[in-house]
Amino acid sequence: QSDIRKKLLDAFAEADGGFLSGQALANLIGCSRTAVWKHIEGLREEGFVVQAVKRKGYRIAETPTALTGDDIRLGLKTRFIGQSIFYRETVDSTQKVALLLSQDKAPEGTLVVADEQTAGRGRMDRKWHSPKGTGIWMSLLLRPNIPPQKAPQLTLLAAVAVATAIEEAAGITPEIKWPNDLLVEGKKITGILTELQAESDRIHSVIIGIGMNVNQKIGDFPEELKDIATSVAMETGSEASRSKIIREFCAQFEKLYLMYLEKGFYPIKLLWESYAKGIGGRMRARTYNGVIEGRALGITDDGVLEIEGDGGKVHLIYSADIDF
Ligand code: BT5
Repeated sequence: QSDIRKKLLDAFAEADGGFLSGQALANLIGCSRTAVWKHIEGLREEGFVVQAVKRKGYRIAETPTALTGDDIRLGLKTRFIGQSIFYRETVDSTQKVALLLSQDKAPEGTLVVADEQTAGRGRMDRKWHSPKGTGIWMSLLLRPNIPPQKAPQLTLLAAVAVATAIEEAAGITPEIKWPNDLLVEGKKITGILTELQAESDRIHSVIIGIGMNVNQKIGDFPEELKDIATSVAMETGSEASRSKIIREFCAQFEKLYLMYLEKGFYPIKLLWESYAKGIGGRMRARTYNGVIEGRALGITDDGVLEIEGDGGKVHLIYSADIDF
């Protein structure tokens, strides 16, 4: 996205559906009226309906139905999360694209968004079903100055940001299943995958992948997911705007991330607990080293799950799949 395009979208967002004259836009952005006009044509090609009225100027009457980078940008009020958006209709995996961009010195907060993934993945090379036109498949690039062993806290932070974004944008409250799932009525609505590029004492980058089911209907899921997956639209009964949810996520994530960098994990932990499912109840954790069953005590200040086994021994769980 060019700088002019960004400023143009900010001006239209600020005007909130009102008219802006070509000259006012040119002055505001610091470019020629011809440049303004060229970018307005660009927006039209993307599916924006830009109304032009003599002596009044331009206004955005409708945003595109398809997801586009500019549509996400319209009204995004963050300092750096999502300020650099890399949108593609189809990619293999947004994680892969984000990794390449990170090696290419993309700035912190760069967000890769795709309308479809042909090789979306979950943890341990599991598949992530990412059909076209229905969900949010995105990866966020971060470069936090924290020790590598603290990176899993960012998964929990992202889960809180997603839960809050869904709440704000769609009015439903998901539960977080440690460490990386968001559930509604027990069914998975979002999965999170955090990948780390680091040396032993220094993080190069963290890429947080988020897959959110938004407008799928039950028939859009393959057989094996029908009983375990859900979408925002299936829960609310109406289609939701993916770009609005993405903007909400960016705003929430930025707020939490800045708080985390300043104050540490504790305030995030409190928020996380308010969305957590099954704390205090029985839990079964399938780990690399076998199954641990017992009462879930909560998470430590570092985001590690604690389960009290039936013999009273407290187990620290760093990575697992949970059943309730
Ligand atoms: C996750 O893994 O839940 C992390 C998913 C992360 C996906 C995002 S999309 C953007 C970015 N780019 C990528 O390539 N990935 C990230 P895990 O906890 O391992 O769960 C994977 C399991 O979830 C699968 O084995 C299925 O059972 C189930 N699953 C697959 N697709 C699903 C979907 N669309 N909705 C709900 N469940 C799904």
